[in-house]
Amino acid sequence: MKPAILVTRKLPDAVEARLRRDYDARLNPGDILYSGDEIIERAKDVDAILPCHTEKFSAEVIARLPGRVRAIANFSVGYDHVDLQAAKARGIIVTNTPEVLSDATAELTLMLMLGAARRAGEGERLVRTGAWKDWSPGFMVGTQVTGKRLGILGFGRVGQVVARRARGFDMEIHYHDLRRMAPEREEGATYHPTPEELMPHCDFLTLHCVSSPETFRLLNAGRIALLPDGAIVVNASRGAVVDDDALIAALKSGKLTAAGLDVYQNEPDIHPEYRRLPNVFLMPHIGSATKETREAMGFRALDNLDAIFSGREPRDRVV
Ligand code: 8YV
Repeated sequence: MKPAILVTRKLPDAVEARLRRDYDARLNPGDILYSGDEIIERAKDVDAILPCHTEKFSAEVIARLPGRVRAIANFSVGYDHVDLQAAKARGIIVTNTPEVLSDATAELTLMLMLGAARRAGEGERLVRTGAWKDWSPGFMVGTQVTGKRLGILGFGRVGQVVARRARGFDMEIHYHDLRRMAPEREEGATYHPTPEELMPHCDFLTLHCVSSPETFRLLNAGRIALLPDGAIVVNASRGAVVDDDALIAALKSGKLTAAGLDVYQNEPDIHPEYRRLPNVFLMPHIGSATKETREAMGFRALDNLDAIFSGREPRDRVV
């Protein structure tokens, strides 16, 4: 008998075709957002769940999952939506989908940098609403990206691809991570042992760290104060790594010129002040949203399930 898999969201056709071929797939063709209770109800006769970051597996939800559920094979690299300790305590395997989304997320990061620096949101709104009436040398003047210093907080897979792409703009790369990378990964980037030491070197700062209790509000008022005046901050990792009130205050005071954000605390009910600030370039959590990457994420999640149900160690086991 094929293992039964609860798939919580509508996935690309090619991924669902493979799911149907190899598993007893419980799909969600209407792409309805399930609550914790609905997941528990739908999981009662399945062997594994293939969720997205939109489904929250709190300790309470995991405790109530039926005993038959052996794995949570995420369609995401991030796993902050899953209480790992609770999963471990119940012997539930948790996997993610690293690597396959690094290029797409790095592209979006560069877009946030360019969009924030060159005022893409303001410009688009002017043209679209018909408010564009004039031109002058001082009109819509932004910040040049080329040749600036880029600070990368979290120099993992995505951070390293961002560095490579940013070198195309002749940017000087600085980074902080828990440990220094080998020279072939650094590719000339300058390591800073603490976030505090990184901050003064960032004309642009981009965040690519894992969201965890240790990184909660990592970018706070104290660290923003250490950035050069007029710096630009972008975030395509998780909203929880930024203190919204501190970022908003710095965008209002002029300490920061602009920000580009793809992720937020409490998405999609973001801090309302972001919508009112003209100097924030806002995207709706689409870092990995390309056709190629969505399929690759689905196949990677399926590779992990295939390993689990054939008694092999899944490549991307988190717990
Ligand atoms: C996904 C992401 O779109 O993979 C992640 O961690 O944040 C995004 O790339 C989303 O999580 C899919 O579940």
